[in-house]
Amino acid sequence: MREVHVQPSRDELFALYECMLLIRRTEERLREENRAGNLPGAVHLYIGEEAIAAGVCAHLRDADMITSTHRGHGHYLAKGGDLEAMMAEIWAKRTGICRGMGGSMHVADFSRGILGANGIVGAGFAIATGAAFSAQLQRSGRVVADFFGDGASNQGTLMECLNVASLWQLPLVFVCEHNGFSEFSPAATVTSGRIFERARAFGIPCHVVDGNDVAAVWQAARNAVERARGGGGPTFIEAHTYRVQGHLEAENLFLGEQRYRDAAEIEAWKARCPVARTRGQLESGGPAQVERLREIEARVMARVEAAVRFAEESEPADPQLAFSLMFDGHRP
Ligand SMILES: Cc1ncc(C[n+]2csc(CCOP(=O)(O)OP(=O)(O)O)c2C)c(N)n1
Repeated sequence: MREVHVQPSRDELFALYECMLLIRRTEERLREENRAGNLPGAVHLYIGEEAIAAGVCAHLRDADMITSTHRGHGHYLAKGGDLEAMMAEIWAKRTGICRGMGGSMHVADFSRGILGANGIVGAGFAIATGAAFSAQLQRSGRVVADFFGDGASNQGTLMECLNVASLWQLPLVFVCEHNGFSEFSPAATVTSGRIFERARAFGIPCHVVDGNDVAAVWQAARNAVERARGGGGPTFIEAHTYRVQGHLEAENLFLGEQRYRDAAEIEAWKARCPVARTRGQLESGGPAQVERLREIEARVMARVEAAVRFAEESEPADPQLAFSLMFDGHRP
């Protein structure tokens, strides 16, 4: 299939910006609430990586599907997940998207093709491959995007899934979010070679992109999703980015005085912030665009505040519900 090099239009760039900003402001609020001790569980933040979820999901339809990771708020929101229900889930409330049973690492909404964040590293490969196989069998025209980290790419199931995805030409886009770390291990200490070459060995077309450049991700994803939808099979995108936050919030409780990276490295990557970069591009378009950015900021902030209020004011989850959901009412 011929690759087309198209840039997002101005309106598309505004939409990408709004999506990234929603993820950023949501997570900044979660960081604050976590520090204040208001969240019942851990949160793994996606701050600095927003361009990948936004750039890929921009090409997905409602019926398309995604699989996600333990760092999954951004994927959920970019795929159109409900913000209030996600916040209530993170606060362990009855109104949560999984009725408060899953928390941050399990936000899922099958009705929107969000097959779930997942605390098991690399679990998304097989879920995504199965979903893509089902889409192919049903000739539904649905496409699946599988988000995973560089650390996850060392799981053996990736090889099995690359194999069948290529063999059966499944409508699947593998999206490796190469943020440089697997927990507290720099990628160079746990990952050999270049990750995309694993996919190339199975004959899968590969793209390596700057994951902090939303237009670059958008363009690579556009070709990949079109190829998948048109029956052309899988594509592998390796998007380079950086995890500017800790592996999880409050990681210092684990690490004590130990450090696994330099503060200067973090600052250098913060200067490449995908949200600020896109805002800068749009601001240079003149006063009308600056005004539009201001409106977006206000709209996003209002949505985030409303979602926090909704979560805070909702009833706590009912722990008994876990039994009926797990055992269909037949408690062992
Ligand atoms: C099967 C499995 N092994 C180990 C872990 C512990 N663990 C949680 S996150 C993580 C690192 C994942 O790194 P990566 O896939 O690069 O994602 P990132 O956290 O960088 O987004 C590990 C090893 C786990 N949750 N599941």
